[in-house]
Amino acid sequence: MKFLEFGLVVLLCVLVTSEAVDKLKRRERRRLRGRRCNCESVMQKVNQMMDKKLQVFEQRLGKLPADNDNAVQLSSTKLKAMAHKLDMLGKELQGTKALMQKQSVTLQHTRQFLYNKRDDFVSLSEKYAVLSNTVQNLSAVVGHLEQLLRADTTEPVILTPVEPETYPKDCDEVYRSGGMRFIGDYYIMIQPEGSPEPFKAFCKVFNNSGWTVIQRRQDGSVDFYRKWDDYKKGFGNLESEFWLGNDNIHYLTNQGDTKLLIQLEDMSGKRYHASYDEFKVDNEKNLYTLNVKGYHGNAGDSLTSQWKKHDGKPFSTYDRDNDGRNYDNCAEHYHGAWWFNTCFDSHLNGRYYTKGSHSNYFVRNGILWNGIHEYSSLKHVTMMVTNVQSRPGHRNDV
Ligand SMILES: [Ca+2]
Repeated sequence: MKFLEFGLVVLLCVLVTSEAVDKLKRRERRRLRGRRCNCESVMQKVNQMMDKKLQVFEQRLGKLPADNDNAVQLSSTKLKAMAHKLDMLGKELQGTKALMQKQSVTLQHTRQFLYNKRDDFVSLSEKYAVLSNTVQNLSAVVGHLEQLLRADTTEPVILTPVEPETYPKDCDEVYRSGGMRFIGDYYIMIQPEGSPEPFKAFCKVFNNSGWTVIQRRQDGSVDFYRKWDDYKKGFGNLESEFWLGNDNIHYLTNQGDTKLLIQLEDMSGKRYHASYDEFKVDNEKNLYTLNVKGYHGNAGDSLTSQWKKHDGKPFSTYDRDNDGRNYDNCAEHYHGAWWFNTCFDSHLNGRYYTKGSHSNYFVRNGILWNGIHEYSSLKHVTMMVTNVQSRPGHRNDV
């Protein structure tokens, strides 16, 4: 029973509680419905306000000035003009860009060209420096000459030649240094090794060599019948006939291996030559003894042939008889001076005969080279020496 009562009580409590919850839910729904009605009113107010704003905006639009269309059209025209200008500027910019690209290519080519020409420029600069120095020196010389010309001409002007510190040792040295570039004749101061003083020499260029002339006969203008001392020092004129001097010939032929070339021409104009690979003349103490060998040529060997050869013979003049003929003086007998044996196979310092014939057939005192003629004097003779050097273009047979 008690259990039944307890259950009724619990059921009653559940019912009461459920009624209370339902009342609360209904109250809350009423409250929420009241709020929903308030939001709708607000929305209505907002819509009304928006409508008013739209009306005001439309009114303002309607009040805009009547010429706005023209202004817009004008602005549009200006904009089109500006757009056209911009388009033109764009095209000009493109053209300028293309031109700059072309200029860039040209500059690159120019740069490469200058780079390639850099070495030439350096070489030209060096040459310019040398020429500039030469011009300065010439200007100084010209200035000095101008001063001399402005000076009082009533007084003689004495120009002192500039003496070089050293002289070439022979004509071939001048040739090899570039001082004689053309085939022909030159007159140059030389000083061979051992020579106490420089002296003027007659030089010739041919066969890729410079030759120092030691003797020349061509017209009989100089007397070759002279004493020992004249032959020692030399005589005559370099421009015509001369003997360079036994001392000078000794110095020239003792500073190195020396070659001798003799050019000869007979009275008929026929020319010959005789060359010797070795040629050396001793000093005065050894009587200027001749040392010669190695013949080439078409004149015949009249210095070293077995017939009265002259190699190894001392020099003789009419006042110094060093010849091999005991009973006679060859220099006096044949009117000259030479490296006589008993007496000669050649004698190029004899008397000059303008017609080539001797006055006495048996005297034979003319200019003779037996390899050509034994009884007819020669018209033209040149004796010359050069250093023996192997070089391109130099022939040993002349
Ligand atoms: Ca004698």
